[in-house]
Amino acid sequence: MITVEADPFDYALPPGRAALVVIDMQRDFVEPGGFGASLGNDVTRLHTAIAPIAALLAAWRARGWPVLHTRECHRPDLSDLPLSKRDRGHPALRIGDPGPMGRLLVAGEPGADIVPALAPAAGEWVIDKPGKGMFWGTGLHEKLQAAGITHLVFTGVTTEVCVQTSMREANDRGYECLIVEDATESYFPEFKAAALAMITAQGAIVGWKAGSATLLRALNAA
Ligand code: C5J
Repeated sequence: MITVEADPFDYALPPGRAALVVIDMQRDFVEPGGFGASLGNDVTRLHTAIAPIAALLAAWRARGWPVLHTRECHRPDLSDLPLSKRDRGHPALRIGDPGPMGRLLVAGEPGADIVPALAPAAGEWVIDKPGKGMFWGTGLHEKLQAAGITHLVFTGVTTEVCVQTSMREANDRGYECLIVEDATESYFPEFKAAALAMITAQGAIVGWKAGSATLLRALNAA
């Protein structure tokens, strides 16, 4: 086990059985003209997470450890898009509408792609998910179990929506979860802070948090 200094106490990371999870680092959330921007958000706020995620990807790849990317997106016929999700609120564009990067949050469109700086490498898992959580409608639990993965290290966007939902779903399924605080970001700094506090409170009720430098130091020292 590799010991990582974390909040609220040390996290024990088993080499090779801990997957790096990169949630929804898609152009639709991070670039102008996409889904995130259509909701009125300042997408530039998410850019600070890119470099720490890239550093973690390099560390996982150098060790041959499992990496999992998710993309929030829907089938082109929108058959997996509940009306409650499509019709919620008053966005400038709705899911499935054409925008500058193609149809918003639709699989196969340019906006649904992961940003080039974090592009998946050959052999890494890419999971398309219709919901906020990565287990809903994806069969992911069975895949992780078959691969012997017991620990998940979370990064990506946005902290309090898809990252937190996925981490809570994972916690309920028995995974030991760590979130990397500078490798996740939100359009709302106060929501990020609240999500991290909720996750780690009450003796790591959902999981642990650590910074990327601390995590990388622990990996390099092992
Ligand atoms: C949102 C996500 N915020 N990936 N999706 O709608 O967090």
